[in-house]
Amino acid sequence: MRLYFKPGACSMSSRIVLIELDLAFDAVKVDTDRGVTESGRDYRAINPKGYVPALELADGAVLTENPAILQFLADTHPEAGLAPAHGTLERARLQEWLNFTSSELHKAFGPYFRGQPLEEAEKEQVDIRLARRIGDVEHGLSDGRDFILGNRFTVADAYLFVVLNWSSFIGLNLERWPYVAAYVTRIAARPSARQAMRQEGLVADEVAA
Ligand SMILES: N[C@@H](CCC(=O)N[C@@H](CS)C(=O)NCC(=O)O)C(=O)O
Repeated sequence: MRLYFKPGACSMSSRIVLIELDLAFDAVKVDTDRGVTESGRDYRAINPKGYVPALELADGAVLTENPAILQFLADTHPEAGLAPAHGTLERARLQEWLNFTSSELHKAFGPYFRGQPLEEAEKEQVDIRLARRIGDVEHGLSDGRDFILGNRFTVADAYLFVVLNWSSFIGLNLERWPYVAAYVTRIAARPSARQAMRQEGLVADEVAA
């Protein structure tokens, strides 16, 4: 398998899940602005949408869209329990959170990553929307659950964590949302998340004592 990624981008959620599943994969860095991979291949020939993530399977099939990739990885390795069974309310809850993360939370951060600074008035609006969406996550965690679906890590946590963690890229302090702040710290401490962040250069390599 081959994961097309940008360091720290939403594609890191697929990396976390690949690590959780202990799967061998190649990671290929993409320059989405120029539309090329690190070896100079035309990325649009791989994913015509031009963005990451894309997951290339052993037979050459290419899968895109975070919720699809994450559920595919979980469903093809059911023994790991990273997604509830199809047809259950819990599965619908997983999709509820994956869709929310994709279409609401992820997109709320979008203006910060478009490559040009935000005007003050626009920033105010963007921050209001972002705060509302982070508040939705706070509400979802407010019964003290460890993970977004309850007491078990699922692929929804991988995606939600990666997106919430962008708050540190834009200087947004999560202290206003104590359950969210504790959740990000908790998921960041997971070996898979730590390894993914190390591999993507977000945190330094750990030195053995
Ligand atoms: N709907 C897509 C969105 C993916 C997306 O927004 N990817 C960003 C990184 S987090 C990207 O590659 N942006 C560069 C671009 O759009 O050119 C998905 O869920 O996979």
